[in-house]
Amino acid sequence: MITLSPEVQAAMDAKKPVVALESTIITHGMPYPQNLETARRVEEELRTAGAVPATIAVLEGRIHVGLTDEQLERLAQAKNVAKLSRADLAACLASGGTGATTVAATMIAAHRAGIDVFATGGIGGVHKGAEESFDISADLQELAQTPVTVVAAGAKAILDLPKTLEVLETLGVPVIAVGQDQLPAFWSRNSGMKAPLRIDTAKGIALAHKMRRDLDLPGGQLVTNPIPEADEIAAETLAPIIARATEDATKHGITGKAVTPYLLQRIFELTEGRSLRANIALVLNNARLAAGIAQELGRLS
Ligand code: PSU
Ligand code: MN
Repeated sequence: MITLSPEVQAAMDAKKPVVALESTIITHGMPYPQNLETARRVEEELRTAGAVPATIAVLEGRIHVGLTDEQLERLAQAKNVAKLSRADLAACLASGGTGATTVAATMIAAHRAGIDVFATGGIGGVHKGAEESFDISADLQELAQTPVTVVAAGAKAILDLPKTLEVLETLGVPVIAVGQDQLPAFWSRNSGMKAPLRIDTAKGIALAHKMRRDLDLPGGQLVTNPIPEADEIAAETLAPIIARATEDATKHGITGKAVTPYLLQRIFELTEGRSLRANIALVLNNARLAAGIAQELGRLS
């Protein structure tokens, strides 16, 4: 049920570093054509940094690990693509369907393909108002059970960050900040909260990944890499915009899977595109770090 692209297959055979990439960020996280441009740039960034990119999606009933440029382009332009998380993956494959993989589903596919490192922008988490809505992303459970190191820029301020951290702690997921004590908050470098762990080098993160494996611990690691200073948007600037977007979501009765894509689109509109530019910069930054971790892991095993 898994098809590796020739580039990914060759890299796996030669034990070269490979980094997984998700596809929901392409179909639901960014508008066309910036989504396509970004997907291509992230792949290039990984190659330049010495790793092979493996963008993951489900196409006509098969999991593809590594997409051709044509497949990438079709996905980026497609409308109403399914958003596949752990719950949806098997049913989509069984029906021969097509869909984009979230962090959770990408981790599952990457692990099955033998890939240990995955770069993205932001993960799903506990939404604001979760005490009423119970909206907690399946990404958190996945990090608890699938042994992939996920490099993100922290969790978005559209989420309830303290609750997200509490759930990750309960689930035994290491949350590691890179180069600073603070947990980064996606568009902003600082969240006002200290990260549970700090490791400043790709080598140190790779060692921690290997140590978990040697201990037979299930689950992965969440590496939170702060957005480059030049691209960040101050938390104070964003707070009222996020509040407005969240109110709009409630007003329009947006629930379930539609919540995250709705908020991202609304914040893009309300910041006149600035949120998207920051998003692109942080994904590229995460790809560079992920390539380093994959290289170090390769040296360790
Ligand atoms: N957060 C982002 N950008 C994204 C997503 C989250 O900053 O594109 C996507 C990811 O694919 C993530 C998913 O896995 O949304 C989480 O959705 P949910 O909250 O419905 O689990
Ligand atoms: Mn949700």
